[in-house]
Amino acid sequence: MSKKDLKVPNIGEFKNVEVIEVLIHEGQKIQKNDPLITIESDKSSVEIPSLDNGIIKTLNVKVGDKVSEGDKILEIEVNEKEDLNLSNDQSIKENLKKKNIEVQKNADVKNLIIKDFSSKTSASPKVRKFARELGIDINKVSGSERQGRVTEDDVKTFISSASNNPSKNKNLENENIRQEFSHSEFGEIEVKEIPRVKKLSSKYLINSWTNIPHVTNHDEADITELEEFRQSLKDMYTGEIKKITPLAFIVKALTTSLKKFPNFNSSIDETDQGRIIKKKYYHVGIAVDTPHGLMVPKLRNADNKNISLISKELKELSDLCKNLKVDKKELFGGSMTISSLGGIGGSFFTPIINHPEVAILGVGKAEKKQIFMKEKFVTRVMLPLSLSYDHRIIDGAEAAYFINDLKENLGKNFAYKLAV
Ligand code: CAO
Repeated sequence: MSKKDLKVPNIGEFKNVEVIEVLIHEGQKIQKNDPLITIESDKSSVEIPSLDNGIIKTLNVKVGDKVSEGDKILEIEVNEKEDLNLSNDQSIKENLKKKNIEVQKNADVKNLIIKDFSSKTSASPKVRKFARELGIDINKVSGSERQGRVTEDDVKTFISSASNNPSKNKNLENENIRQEFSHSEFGEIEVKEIPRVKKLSSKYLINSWTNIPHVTNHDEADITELEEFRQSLKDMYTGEIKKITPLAFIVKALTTSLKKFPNFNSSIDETDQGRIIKKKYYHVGIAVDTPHGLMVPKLRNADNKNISLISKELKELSDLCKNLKVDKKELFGGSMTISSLGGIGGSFFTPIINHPEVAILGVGKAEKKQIFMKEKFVTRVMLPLSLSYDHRIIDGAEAAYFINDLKENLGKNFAYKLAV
């Protein structure tokens, strides 16, 4: 065993130039011609290769340092007897661990080496500079040339695939954000478990948000007459006012529209994306806010139920969810979901489609407004509606027709329609 210094060689014009990349780390085995550092002057950048084989003992430069010919880059330990055949599994595994690359038990070390070396991406200084200027980590780009060497085109392909895959992009961003600072560096914090229901629903939400091309149409339904009717409802025997919320009417109106627009009561066949499943049942999902998180039970066969029964079942379902008594199966097999924030407040929002459904109706708080009708302003009760739909299955025009129909079903002729 002997030690050797690897120094900055004679590289012509370069003097006191900046190290812009360090491509190796202490403990790493290197071979002759492996790239060590990249230096950059005003005019160009140059990659300095190793002139020897060995294990890096000390690294003497870091990004930002200024170097000239003869400056020590690193010290290596050379084993004259052992040809560097990269068979020292343990030391390689240790190096990989240092680089946060997962070392699996019984993993094929040769494969791991390939992975590790791929992180020291081979690319010309010009390509490295190109990637750096675009804020791309060249180690994340797969090279198309011999031995995985990265070209300018590979960098461009990487950028376009990252922008075509926002979820992947987002993960990279999140990764970077998380690495920078911890919350506790800014003041007192408390760390708590995310409730189980929220954890369970999170993967469904991410799946819907990232895989479904959502569009949301916003509109207002004039429910003045519906509200008069609703507030006048009394118990036939006791004469007491019946407490039925607008949601029961909305469920009923929705099932009527679903019958007319069957695309909204469909799902894309997961096994064959060329097919669509049209449902002949009308099971309306209701987003229920519970202390454990959001749950979406289904109000089954809503089309065959009257307003009183729908209202009663809404209450029962909501209680079952709040007490975590709802059967798991009741959270699946829906036609379309209603997410009502009407009892809380707010107008329009962008509800996320409850996959594998293809549409969701967001309902805001009804308010009295001045509406221009028949040449004059009149006070009407307006209900904000936000309809999100899967644009693969539903076009914007169809969504507008759907929402018009829904408004009609909630409008002044609703009582007649409900009766028939
Ligand atoms: N406009 C005006 N008032 C409304 C209304 C609307 N759109 N919807 C309900 N209200 C009124 C009700 O009439 C009721 O009034 P009273 O107290 O005077 O009788 C009050 O608001 C409370 O209603 P509610 O919210 O208890 O009942 P609901 O039938 O409207 O809703 C349920 C039931 C289970 C949907 C609701 O409790 C709930 O969980 N809402 C939240 C849903 C949610 O979180 N959605 C977001 C999902 S995305 O994160």
